[in-house]
Amino acid sequence: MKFNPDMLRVYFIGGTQNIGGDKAKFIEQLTTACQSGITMFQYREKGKGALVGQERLELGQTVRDITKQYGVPLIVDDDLALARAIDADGIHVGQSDTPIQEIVKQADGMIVGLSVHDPNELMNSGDLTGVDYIGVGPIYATNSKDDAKQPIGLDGLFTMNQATLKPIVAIGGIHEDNVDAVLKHSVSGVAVISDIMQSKNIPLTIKHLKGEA
Ligand code: 3NM
Repeated sequence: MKFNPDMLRVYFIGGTQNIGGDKAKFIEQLTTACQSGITMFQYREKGKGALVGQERLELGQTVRDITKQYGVPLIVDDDLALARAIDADGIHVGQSDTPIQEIVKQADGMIVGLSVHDPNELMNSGDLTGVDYIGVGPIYATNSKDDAKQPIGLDGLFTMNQATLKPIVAIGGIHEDNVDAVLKHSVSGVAVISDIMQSKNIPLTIKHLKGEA
């Protein structure tokens, strides 16, 4: 699938560990989010309580079916083999041991996203040819990632914006009540876990995240 920065506008991320291990509730929230206008989904079954092996694969296949039904591009977190197995549209990686250039080579036409915390990490990532977008964060404190780094705040986001021409999606601790300030920082969009996963009114949450409500 060809990447378009509009896909970053409301980028929902998650796995069952973000909703107390409740698979049915996860599927329900994802389905409602797809119906309500998310522009991309990242399957991130990772961290304490996450599914592994066959269960992780099977849920991934269900996620593929749902996202396909609603035309939502599907990215897989940090696992190229799983991305291939469920026919995902892309792969997202952090600052892992595998150089990003190697990931781009292996991704073979998939969308490629890279997480970057600060300009230093950006510089150390080397040649970013073939990387479609950069995830920058955490902007604010987050409870959804065990090994999250120090929040960079809006100043950090501004600095990152100066440092790259790649489309940026801001991530980490972004909610309906602080999204407007983030959207003023020339980002292509925001990526969230808890704001949508825990929402009781997903259509309204998504409106807020788009800066429309
Ligand atoms: N990556 P929430 S922060 C998956 O800084 C992830 O790279 C981050 O969850 C990074 O929207 C984060 O609930 C968690 O804060 C985002």
